Amino acid sequence: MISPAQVVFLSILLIALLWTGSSGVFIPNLTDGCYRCLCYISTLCDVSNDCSGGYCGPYNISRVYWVDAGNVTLPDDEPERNNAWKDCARNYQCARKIIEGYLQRFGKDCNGDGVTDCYDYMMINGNGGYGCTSPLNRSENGRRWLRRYEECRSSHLHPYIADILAMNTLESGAYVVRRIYKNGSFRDLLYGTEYNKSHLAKYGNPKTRKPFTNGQISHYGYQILQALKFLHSKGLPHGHLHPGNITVDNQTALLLDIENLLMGVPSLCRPYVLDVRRANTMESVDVYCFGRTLYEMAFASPLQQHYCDVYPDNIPQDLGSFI
Ligand SMILES: *[C@@H]1O[C@H](CO)[C@@H](O)[C@H](O)[C@H]1NC(C)=O
Ligand SMILES: *[C@@H]1O[C@H](CO)[C@@H](O)[C@H](O)[C@H]1NC(C)=O
Ligand SMILES: *[C@@H]1O[C@H](CO)[C@@H](O)[C@H](O)[C@H]1NC(C)=O
Ligand SMILES: *[C@@H]1O[C@H](CO)[C@@H](O)[C@H](O)[C@H]1NC(C)=O
Ligand SMILES: *[C@@H]1O[C@H](CO)[C@@H](O)[C@H](O)[C@H]1NC(C)=O
Ligand SMILES: *[C@@H]1O[C@H](CO)[C@@H](O)[C@H](O)[C@H]1NC(C)=O
Ligand SMILES: *[C@@H]1O[C@H](CO)[C@@H](O)[C@H](O)[C@H]1NC(C)=O
Ligand SMILES: CC(=O)N[C@H]1CO[C@H](CO)[C@@H](O)[C@@H]1O
Repeated sequence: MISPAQVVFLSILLIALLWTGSSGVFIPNLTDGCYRCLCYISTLCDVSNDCSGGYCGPYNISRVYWVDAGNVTLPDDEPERNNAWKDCARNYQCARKIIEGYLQRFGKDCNGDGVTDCYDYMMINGNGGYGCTSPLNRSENGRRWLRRYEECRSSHLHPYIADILAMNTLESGAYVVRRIYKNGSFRDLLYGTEYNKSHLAKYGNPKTRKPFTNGQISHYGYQILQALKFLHSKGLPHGHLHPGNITVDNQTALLLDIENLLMGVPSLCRPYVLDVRRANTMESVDVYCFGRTLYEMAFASPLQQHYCDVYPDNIPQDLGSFI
């Protein structure tokens, strides 16, 4: 059902962690994006990768690599302890410190192009620090690394989709970390509340209603459609589109919670969708939810039924016919 291209996209989008903790040393061009790509190249950044054949964790680190990197351990652990290296390598943040230690020691311009950048760091990880200059395209494994490097470099999150800072799966479920958007969701704007209040306080009995202007509706509506088009082009419907899942940053609409579908959170507009016979594909569900979202943007009140054929009198004609 999900194609390899989608897996690549999702891995980068969701699994590749982007840990933005500060680190002690400065290594030129070893950016967060580079850490992410090195992780993607090693194991598609599989954070649940255990140990096999002497290689551990999302960066597929060996004991020799760990020793060369300076025996990094988890806080309060001892490098002499037998499995200290494995436990560090399996922990994403700790593994990043191992990579940092190794590249601090061996980082150099391996391909001789005059700059030291992520490509060189990939060569170092692929060839080992002592002889990093050998072209990677000589072996099947190296060619796979080059392919993944290109895949990772050419992947960007969409300008209208909120970036995911980190994602992790636990036994009991999964969590995703995003930065806080202080202006809250569309819904917060529509009802004039603050993002940090409880759901009931915010929407239980809204006192203020601030419908969007026509200009805002067409501006944000266009951006939402662009984001949906992008997701659909990857074969990934959103499935949860509603004003609570859209935020605004610097005049730009950003879709949130695109991972809900993958985790099986039921769609909020599903009860209505069941009544709409034409919404029989995931894409048409998004179209239908988009219509409901437009309605709520225009009237600062959710549509209570599954359809609407009577609009308030003061609605501009072109908006009414569009909804
Ligand atoms: C880790 O590296 C080893 C040796 O290169 C390789 O055999 C193994 O497939 C890699 N593991 C993953 C999950 O890619
Ligand atoms: C790392 O551990 C190895 C053996 O486990 C030891 O020989 C080496 O001196 C240690 N290196 C550092 C920097 O502590
Ligand atoms: C880092 O990358 C940039 C852009 O490729 C390059 O101009 C710069 O020289 C690199 N830094 C080093 C130390 O090579
Ligand atoms: C490997 O890449 C180099 C340039 O980076 C190129 O000259 C060479 O022909 C390539 N070898 C193979 C087997 O593709
Ligand atoms: C919510 O955020 C506003 C402004 O960002 C702040 O003034 C207020 O104290 C916050 N309230 C709580 C309960 O955190
Ligand atoms: C806000 O968006 C404008 C244009 O889209 C851009 O030029 C500007 O740098 C952005 N400001 C911030 C703080 O991101
Ligand atoms: C939040 O909304 C206010 C008022 O609409 C605006 O001035 C500010 O730029 C917005 N902040 C962000 C981060 O978009
Ligand atoms: C940020 C936010 O409000 N996300 C919501 C998106 O929609 C799902 C249900 O469809 C909610 O569970 C999320 O809380």
